Amino acid sequence: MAFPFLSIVLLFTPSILLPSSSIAQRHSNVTSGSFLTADNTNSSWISSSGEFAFGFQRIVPEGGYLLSIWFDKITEKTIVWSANRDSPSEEGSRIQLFADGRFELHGPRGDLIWNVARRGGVAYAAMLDSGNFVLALNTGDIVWQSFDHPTDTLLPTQILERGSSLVSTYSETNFSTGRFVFRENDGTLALQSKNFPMDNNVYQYWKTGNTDPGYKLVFNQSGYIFLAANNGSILEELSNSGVSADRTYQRAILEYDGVFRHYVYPKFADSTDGRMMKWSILDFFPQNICTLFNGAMSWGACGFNSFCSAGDDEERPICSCPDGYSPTDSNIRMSGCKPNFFMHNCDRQSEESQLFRFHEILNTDFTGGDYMGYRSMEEDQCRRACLDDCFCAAVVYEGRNCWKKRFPLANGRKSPSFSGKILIKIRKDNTTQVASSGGKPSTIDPYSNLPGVHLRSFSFGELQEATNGFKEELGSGACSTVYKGAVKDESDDKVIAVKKLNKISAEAEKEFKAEVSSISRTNHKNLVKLLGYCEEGQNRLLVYEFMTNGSLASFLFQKPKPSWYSRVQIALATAKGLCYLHQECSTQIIHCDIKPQNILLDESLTAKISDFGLAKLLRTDQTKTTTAIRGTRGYVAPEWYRNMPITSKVDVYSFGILLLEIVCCRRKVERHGEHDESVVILVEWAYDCYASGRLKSLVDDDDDDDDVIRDIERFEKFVMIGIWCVQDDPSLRPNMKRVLHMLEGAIQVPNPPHPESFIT
Ligand SMILES: *[C@@H]1O[C@H](CO)[C@@H](O)[C@H](O)[C@H]1NC(C)=O
Ligand SMILES: *[C@@H]1O[C@H](CO)[C@@H](O)[C@H](O)[C@H]1NC(C)=O
Ligand SMILES: *[C@@H]1O[C@H](CO)[C@@H](O)[C@H](O)[C@H]1NC(C)=O
Ligand SMILES: *[C@@H]1O[C@H](CO)[C@@H](O)[C@H](O)[C@H]1NC(C)=O
Ligand SMILES: *[C@@H]1O[C@H](CO)[C@@H](O)[C@H](O)[C@H]1NC(C)=O
Ligand SMILES: *[C@@H]1O[C@H](CO)[C@@H](O)[C@H](O)[C@H]1NC(C)=O
Ligand SMILES: CC(=O)N[C@H]1CO[C@H](CO)[C@@H](O)[C@@H]1O
Repeated sequence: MAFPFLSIVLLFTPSILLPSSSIAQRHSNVTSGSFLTADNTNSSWISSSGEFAFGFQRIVPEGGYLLSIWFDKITEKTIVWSANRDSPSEEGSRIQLFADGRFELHGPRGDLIWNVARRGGVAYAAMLDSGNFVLALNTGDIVWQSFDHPTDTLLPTQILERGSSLVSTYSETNFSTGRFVFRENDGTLALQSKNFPMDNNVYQYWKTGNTDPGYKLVFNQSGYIFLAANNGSILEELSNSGVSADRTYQRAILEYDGVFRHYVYPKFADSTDGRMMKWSILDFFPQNICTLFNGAMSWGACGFNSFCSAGDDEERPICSCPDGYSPTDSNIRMSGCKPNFFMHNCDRQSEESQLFRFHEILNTDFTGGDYMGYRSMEEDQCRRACLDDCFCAAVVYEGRNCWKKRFPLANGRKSPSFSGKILIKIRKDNTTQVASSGGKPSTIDPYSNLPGVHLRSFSFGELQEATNGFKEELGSGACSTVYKGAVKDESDDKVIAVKKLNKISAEAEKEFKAEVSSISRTNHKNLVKLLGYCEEGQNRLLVYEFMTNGSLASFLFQKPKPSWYSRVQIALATAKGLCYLHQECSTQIIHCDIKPQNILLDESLTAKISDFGLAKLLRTDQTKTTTAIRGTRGYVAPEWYRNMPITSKVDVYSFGILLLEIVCCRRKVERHGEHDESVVILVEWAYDCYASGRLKSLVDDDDDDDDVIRDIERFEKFVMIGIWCVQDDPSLRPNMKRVLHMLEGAIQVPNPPHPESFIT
């Protein structure tokens, strides 16, 4: 068992098979006696391609250093492994390879923080181009490697051996070991929440099928992640995107929120437009973590007193606090919520009953903490039973059933499939000032400090007040979270959406004003209007008009389907907005993230594009992204992964996918179930229907869509335009002006070729 990695390479990944003697040619050796010191010089050992580095990364501003491996060629410097995640070392710490084969991390006062148990004969260490850091004998044979000791991440060519596990970080920014673990249990590979900070399993929320005694989890160079049996056969594919790791950076990570995600990042060195580069999600599981927590020992995907709902794009759950509660730690989204009031005082039970009221949340259940249940009860009686009981924190009322819940409330989730509601008991006196619209209006003197721009500059305190302490989350993306709020506007209360950018780089901080002023100069009825911004200390926030009818993602995929007429209007409006951004602004704006979650609807269902102009500001986010590729086709144009310039045609591609979704009312990829691998890729299906003259079958199961049948010509034309927009070759895609003219019927739509007719 001295060289497990090499033997597995032989079995599974012949393409990277290296005779042991050739390893030495691929990297420069770290010879004995070499060391690195944690200080602000950023010294590191870099792989020969320059893609990976091993060294110290400062993770807390006050000077905590993580001995880690990271992607070195990208701005984010994303960490993929670390030695001392639970004890970041101080400035002056040192990692050294000693002549006797010890490899040790010492603090500035000589204390041992981490080490690799001594291996006789170690001649050198090396950072390999795969992202694997190794200790080797002078024969080139590896005796220790970081790939055998993963933290939360797997890289292409890495194998998770039976008995190994991945443990999530504590939060987005705290790299300590967190709540979730991916490991073998009972013959399966399972996702579990831990009894933090202990290691024992509390709750298992997802698992694979049965493994075999010699199974391995393989992440291969072609971008597949699968469970393989001892004999090499595939037991189960976990991510079968098939985007090759030759042309992209990839990583698979169990994230702080308990979801395992497979990320990809375009890799081409000579991109002139670096701002387009970011991590995108290729695939993830489980599909909806919100509903999976139910045990008595589980507190739910979002923590106690908090409820979880699938975000619009279903990739990142939204955690919300009920009225009267606020996040325990506003920087950690899954940290749960605490009441802002004194709970019921049991010593004064009878006097206190009338001091409470209920906050009602529809379609929401907390499955934990039942201690009493009643059948055939009126809602009034159910409320009364809880008010009169000092132990009762809430009741769930469904059908005519009433369940009393004790504090803290656990396993909260909001889902349209739950027809009941939760009534949360809150003290009247100090919650009355909380307006249920989501914020207490504050009076703000408008003034402007951006030349030539009529925007309000808000203080952070004003926005904190306007959003009631960032209480009501409307959505959350890779790099930002959006909250509902209200401000006084002349005489009325105006509802606003406040976008809080999570973490932006020093460079983006400098660009913030310039970007904001460029966004503010746009003016079109199909763009969401920017009202103001906040730039204070580390905080960067944007204030937008609030869109009453939410995003296209929730509108489009609801049942019953929205009317054909409104879908046509939305497609036209989106095309007009994009056309303006590409061709009519003083400086062209490429959106880079066109998808249904970024198309918002106002009260008259007019579609408006949001989030434009942010590509530059959001670039440097550490680990998150809002874009999913999922399967082989997403909203992301193929040139992101090829050595090709990024132009406005990337938006045309995304618009094409969106257009097909709008006309067909189907998602770009439809998956049947958690373990069912069969998926329907909308583009492929639409093209097949078009090519075989069966376009009508796209609407065949449309019980409620006579309007489509009556307007079938337009339907067919829109599908053809969609196929033109998703051509692999960007030069074949029409520009947005042409797209708009075709949609409006001003020009003919020629027959589109197969989208993949273009060979790179
Ligand atoms: C990776 O796995 C997939 C699925 O089994 C397979 O088709 C592909 O050839 C493999 N690639 C490599 C480089 O082994
Ligand atoms: C070290 O890295 C930080 C953050 O990337 C950077 O600001 C600083 O200039 C670097 N220092 C040196 C000496 O390269
Ligand atoms: C690395 O060390 C090994 C063993 O001493 C040696 O054979 C090899 O040539 C060295 N490689 C480089 C690039 O220095
Ligand atoms: C990270 O979280 C752990 C566990 O709660 C905590 O002990 C530690 O202080 C946190 N580290 C930072 C830098 O906040
Ligand atoms: C490999 O192992 C799996 C599971 O143990 C078994 O189902 C399969 O038949 C084996 N395949 C071969 C070729 O031996
Ligand atoms: C609610 O009232 C209690 C005591 O009266 C007080 O300590 C607490 O800060 C109040 N909370 C809010 C949000 O006003
Ligand atoms: C289709 C739809 O959801 N329409 C809603 C848009 O918003 C207005 C005002 O909130 C509602 O009244 C509509 O029902």
